[in-house]
Amino acid sequence: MIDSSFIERVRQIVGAAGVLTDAGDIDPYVRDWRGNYIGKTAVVVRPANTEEVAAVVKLCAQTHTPIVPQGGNTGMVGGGVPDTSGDAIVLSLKRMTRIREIDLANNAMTVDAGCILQTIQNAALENDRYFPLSLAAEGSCTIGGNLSTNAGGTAVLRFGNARDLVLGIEAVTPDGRIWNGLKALRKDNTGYDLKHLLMGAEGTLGIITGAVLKLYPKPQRTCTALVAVPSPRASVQLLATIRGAMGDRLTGFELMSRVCVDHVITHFPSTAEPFEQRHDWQVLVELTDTLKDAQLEDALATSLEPAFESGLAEDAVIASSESQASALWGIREHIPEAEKARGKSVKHDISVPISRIAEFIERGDAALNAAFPNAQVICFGHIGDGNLHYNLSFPGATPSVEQTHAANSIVYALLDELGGSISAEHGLGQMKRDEITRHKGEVELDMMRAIKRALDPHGIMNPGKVL
Ligand code: FAD
Ligand code: 2HG
Ligand code: ZN
Repeated sequence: MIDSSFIERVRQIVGAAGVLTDAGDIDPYVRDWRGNYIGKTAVVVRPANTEEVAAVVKLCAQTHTPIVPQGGNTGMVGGGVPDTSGDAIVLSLKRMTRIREIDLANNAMTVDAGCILQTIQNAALENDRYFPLSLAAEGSCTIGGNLSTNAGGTAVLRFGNARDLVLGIEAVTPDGRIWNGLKALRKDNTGYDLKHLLMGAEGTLGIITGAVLKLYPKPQRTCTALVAVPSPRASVQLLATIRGAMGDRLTGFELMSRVCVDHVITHFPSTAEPFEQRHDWQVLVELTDTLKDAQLEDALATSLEPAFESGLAEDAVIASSESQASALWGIREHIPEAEKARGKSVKHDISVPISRIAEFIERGDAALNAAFPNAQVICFGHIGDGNLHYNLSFPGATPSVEQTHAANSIVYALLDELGGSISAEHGLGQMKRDEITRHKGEVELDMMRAIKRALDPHGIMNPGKVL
């Protein structure tokens, strides 16, 4: 139980600067970015280092006090906020912001879990290296949150998910011990790979306090383009065409429907319609090369020629300056904010094999439009990874519980048929905790529960999330 003596013991561990108890101070920590989950806690604990995290977790283990780890609180599934019981503490990593080491010969950077993603990207660039994880929340999400959600973002098709960008982690176990797994090795076959258990566990198996990240050569040339396409099916064919021509230079391939672009233009007046004509679908393409003299614009233009001839592409803008490139990215990256400005929507973060993504959109759109003639499908995202944000908005209204269930049933049944996933990159959190039991088999769920019981027998780590 969190009472004044518990809070006093926490204060002795982390000092006054590490404890928040005023309602106003606590408020931002108990509500999620979308305003879908608003919980309660009596105390937010903000340790300054790994030893303090371990001491707080040990105290929680002794007193069976639940812990909700939190990074930047930009998560999409309510994983980082407490429930309404008020029984849990929120443990925020945001004071742990040290870049501990940069080892250029090993192309690795060791960081505290509370480092903001953008700080890490910038530190890599300052050292003539590149850290490729990239998402619109990069100015406020933390690397600990990124690893705990195995975040995706806009460069996955070239560099992989967050999990693929890690050599080692440091974590505090649910009994309050420190596991130093900060090995900076590219090869290490010495039994179970425990870092991969903690990554993507959404704080249910322990607290990530540090990580060794992989660094890559800094791109010397970048080419950003927006290509208008007649349909999602054409965009998948275009993906194959550009990949065939450009190989690993293709680092981003993001689809946006007409509705998404319209919403961004409405809510962000500095954004302009990118083409002379209105097109139903657009793809943002990014190419990078580590060679200084790479002629990416010419190569992309050449690879688009057959696409124009065959009707796969309708129009294209190739950015001729950094500001034009960031304006094109702005359209894509402002979609979540624009959607939020229009009120609540039913959110889906789906994946299917790339070969089936066009079928998913065609059948999903038909079924949702038939069931909800007044709703709008907000379809955008990482089509190059087979991952879409396939949200449903009810203009001027909040979707009811019944509408949400009915929309979920349509989308999830289709995903099951196409061999897809109900969460490609955002995780399960609170939002999809029950739903996942209908999509994973008993054997898989049993293994997950056994791991949870073994590592966290008292169930204090982020209860009510994932499982
Ligand atoms: P939080 O939201 O604080 O926490 C997320 C989960 O991780 C929670 O379950 C929490 O308990 C746990 N956790 C946090 N830190 C730790 C830790 N140190 N140890 C253990 N558990 C921890 N996500 C994508 O994957 N791709 C995108 O393209 C993308 N774009 C986004 C765009 C916008 C505008 C926004 C608002 C969000 C976007 N997200 C995206 C979602 C979100 O940014 C990611 O899930 C991100 O990885 C969360 O990081 P965070 O630090 O905010 O974590
Ligand atoms: C993105 O890719 C994020 O922009 C957010 O993952 C998705 O808001 C969403 O549905
Ligand atoms: Zn996304």
